[in-house]
Amino acid sequence: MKTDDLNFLDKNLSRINQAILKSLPPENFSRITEAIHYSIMNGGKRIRPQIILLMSDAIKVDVSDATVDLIAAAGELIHCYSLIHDDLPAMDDDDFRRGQLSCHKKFDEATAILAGDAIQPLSLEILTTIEDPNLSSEIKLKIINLFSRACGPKGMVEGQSRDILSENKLLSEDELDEMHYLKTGKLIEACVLCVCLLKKDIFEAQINQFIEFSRKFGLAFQIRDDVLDIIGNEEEIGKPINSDINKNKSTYPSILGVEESQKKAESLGKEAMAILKELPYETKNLESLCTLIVSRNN
Ligand code: GRG
Repeated sequence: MKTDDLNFLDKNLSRINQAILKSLPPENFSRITEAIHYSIMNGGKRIRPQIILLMSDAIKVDVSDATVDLIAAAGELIHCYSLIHDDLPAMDDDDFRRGQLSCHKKFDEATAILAGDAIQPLSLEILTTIEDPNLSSEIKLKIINLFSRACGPKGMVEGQSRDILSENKLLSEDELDEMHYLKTGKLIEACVLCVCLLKKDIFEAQINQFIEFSRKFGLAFQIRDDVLDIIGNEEEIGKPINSDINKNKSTYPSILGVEESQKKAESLGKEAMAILKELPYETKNLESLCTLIVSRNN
């Protein structure tokens, strides 16, 4: 998915993966820890932690790189546990994830449920145990609050519930936007906002611009996801295509068509980029990510 000027993503990726690995319990401790490693250390684009690292670089946060890496690891863990539960038979019932058997297929349902259940508090535990003189307990608490709200009953869980209830129904474009904001967008927004908390002298107006950026970015990312479910290559996306159509779900392509959906993703990506350009920060790499997420093949 990368061209030469995207090498910064590789550097970040190794920081992210090291921080995640350091935060996990030993793989050989139990069947659950084996399932946890299997489901987390298995590739994945690491977009959410990438945003955290790129935002931190852009606004030059007051905390250490090690702190940023741990916050990024916590954000990715929340995403990873949502994927394990999303694949369960009671949810999307998907057999493949990131090019390998999904957790409940490789292990069993109980193990997948417990692995997901274990990863959620682990992500919060990581945040509570960060030691950095420039990260106050108050800010830590605010970050935990942000992540908890993003995945709770007014965030990811509600988005997932609406997604399940929408099977065999035709949603309007607005309903679809709202569902994806809850399901995917709020966690992306939390990743952006938690970095703003790491900078003392950032203005409220700039934080609001970053929120706008994250909403457009999150939606563009999700629309491309829907488009890839139709035009993607199974090997590259790591799971069978047409899974949304087969479940009779409303998606952007089912409402707007593939071409219009891709156009919508691209214009949101451009709008997200334009917001970044207005900010008084070095946002070049974040801007590149806006282009990448709407042209990605996985
Ligand atoms: C786990 C909080 C929680 C609630 C349970 C299962 C569930 C309710 C919610 C699932 C929400 C979900 C899976 C959202 C993500 C949708 C999405 C765009 C997944 C793909 O993300 P990528 O492309 O995947 O970033 P990789 O594999 O690259 O990390």
